[in-house]
Amino acid sequence: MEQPRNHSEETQAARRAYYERIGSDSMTPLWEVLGALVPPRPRSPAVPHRWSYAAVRDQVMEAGRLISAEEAERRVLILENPGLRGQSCITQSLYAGLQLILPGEVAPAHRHTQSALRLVLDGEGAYTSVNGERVTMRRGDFIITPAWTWHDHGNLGSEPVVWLDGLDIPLVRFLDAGFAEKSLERSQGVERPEGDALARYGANMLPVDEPPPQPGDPTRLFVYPYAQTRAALLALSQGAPDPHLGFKQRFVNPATGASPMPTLGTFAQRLPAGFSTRPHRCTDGTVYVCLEGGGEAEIEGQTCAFEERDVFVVPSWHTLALRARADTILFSYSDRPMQKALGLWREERL
Ligand code: GTQ
Repeated sequence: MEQPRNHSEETQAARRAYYERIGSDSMTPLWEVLGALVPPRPRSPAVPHRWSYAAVRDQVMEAGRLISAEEAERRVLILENPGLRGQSCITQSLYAGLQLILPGEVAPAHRHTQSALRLVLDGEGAYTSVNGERVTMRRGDFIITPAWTWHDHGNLGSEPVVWLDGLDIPLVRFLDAGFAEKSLERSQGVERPEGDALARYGANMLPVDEPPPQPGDPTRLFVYPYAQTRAALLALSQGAPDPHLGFKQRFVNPATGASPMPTLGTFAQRLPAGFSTRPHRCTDGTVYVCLEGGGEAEIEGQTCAFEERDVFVVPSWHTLALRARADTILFSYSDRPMQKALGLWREERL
């Protein structure tokens, strides 16, 4: 029933005055914000977006002429979601950036409570050192630096190397749980030969006396070589693809089957040339990187073409359909393990 106009205006004025009064006691009425606080479905302020690597590569290289890796500590161009400018995030919980390291440079050793992943995109000859073990970074390799592990990066080769950094920075900021420290040594001393962790933890075996991992422990394996990932995806492709996902695998801590790091879920998927997925949506906003091939992502009806080395983001509860023009391999990451641990994760296959 419609209320008399003057009554309604009177009421509105009385309410506004009341809101002012309670505001000075640091209170605010729920009923004015309830719909936004408890939405019927996720309404992310993040928007779909693609960064064309070919289009931004020159700008990444320009950073190399303006500041050294040493001075910057990490020379990275943050990929900011256009819906979340100024917040250093690509989704509400995730960070992404393109890191450049030039021949001879070192990004000095530090550690922090944020978890990080690297996905190598361009160039050869760089390494990341994780708790005293170096790993050579090859294109497509997926490397992790779990929370509070010492890490530094270097380039012993002759070309610039660029990789994608994926971190849980916005999540840790939200929780006010960030700690960081710089090492006294610029580069960590080499404590174990390259390949040690892969042999020890990544070959379907564990050291015989390895204590059982605790829930939430990250994997002690810190490199997932692309050659292995690729070979597995190709071998799987003998069978029929999932209509919504193609051939999609998740990376695991081989000792537990859980995600390699507790906050970041990581995935690799192959879409054969000409294959189109059916539309699908899920509550984990996801960052995709095209490692091979190319095609189109249709996100809530908006078409976005992608090629090798491009990065695109699909916000929470946005419908995604993928079309592969050529044989395509995508890497992706999201906060799915966190959402699953909290009983929040949902998906819908359309
Ligand atoms: O390589 O340690 O993109 O600490 C942001 C923060 C990279 C890193 C980033 C970091 C790093």
